[in-house]
Amino acid sequence: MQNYLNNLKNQQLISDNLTLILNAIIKSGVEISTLLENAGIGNQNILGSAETENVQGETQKKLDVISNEIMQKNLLNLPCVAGIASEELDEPIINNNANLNGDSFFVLFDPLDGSSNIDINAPVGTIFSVLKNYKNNAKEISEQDFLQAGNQQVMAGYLMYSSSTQLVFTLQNPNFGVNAFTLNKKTGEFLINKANFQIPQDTKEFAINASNQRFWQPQIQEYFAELLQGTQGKRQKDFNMRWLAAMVADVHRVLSRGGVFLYPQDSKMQKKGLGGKLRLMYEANPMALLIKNAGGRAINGKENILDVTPEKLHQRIPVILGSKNEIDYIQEKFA
Ligand code: AFP
Repeated sequence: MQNYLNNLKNQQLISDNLTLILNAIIKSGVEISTLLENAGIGNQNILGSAETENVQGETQKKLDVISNEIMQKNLLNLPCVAGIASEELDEPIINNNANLNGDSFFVLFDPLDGSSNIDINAPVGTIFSVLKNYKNNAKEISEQDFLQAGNQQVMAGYLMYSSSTQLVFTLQNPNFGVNAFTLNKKTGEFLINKANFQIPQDTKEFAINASNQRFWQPQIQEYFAELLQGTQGKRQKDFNMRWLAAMVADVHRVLSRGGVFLYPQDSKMQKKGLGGKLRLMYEANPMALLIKNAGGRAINGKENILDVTPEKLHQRIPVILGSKNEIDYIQEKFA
């Protein structure tokens, strides 16, 4: 991994400071992965709920809180990190020890995505998004400075903790592509295992939590009915369904072999005044950049997710992403 990053630096594709940030994320990922692996052993008492809620009123798992602390500690140690924001923190944290004279950045993250999977030993992950800071006085930085559209992300990616621990990341420059690295547990090194993901443009596989069907918008109801009709319906092909309940794992499958992933708006969330289930800044934006740089698309219905101007840090949004032709087809229903 370090040779790979040095090569990127030599080609001026990644700066020293972005490399430091990526290394802090990798270090956190190794710590989180070790915690997850050993969580059920001995009397550590780190599984289950923390009996606290995050700002969005969701019960936090103990490992959500611990993973957040790990990311926070490793990132705020870096003078090039101007601030962090997390799904598990009410407010962003501005780094008072930052050096804001050179390039500095905000790191936004979901420290443990899919945390309902922890207690059943199913895949979970850490999702991250990196944005530039444009202020050189820490006292002038506020939440407003974090509210940049997804197309401003300079780096985005995730770590997935599954049968192996993998890092997948991309840079703003689409020529860099999307690459995956697997952790060698013996040496602690990440080794490249897949270069340049290319999502097939067509697909026969979809991912959606169908238990919400009766709450969906009519466009999604119509689309879903067509999928279920298979060869006997308008689509004239049979589809397969997968749902892993961790966006990281579902998106990893889409990157690896194509497909479409949907968490659409539904009337249950609308009643609570929420724009969707998934978070724009911590989940939708980083995944949308990965999908776009691998040749796919990510929309909220009508618009590209990456073009959405955020209004608040914990904003939620409908997410429909994956194989390009399938997303084009769905978007037409919202026209
Ligand atoms: P957490 O990060 O709170 O565990 O939520 C995971 C998630 O936001 C996303 O990763 C999944 O795709 C989605 O929730 C699963 O939602 P359902 O439980 O409604 O299927």
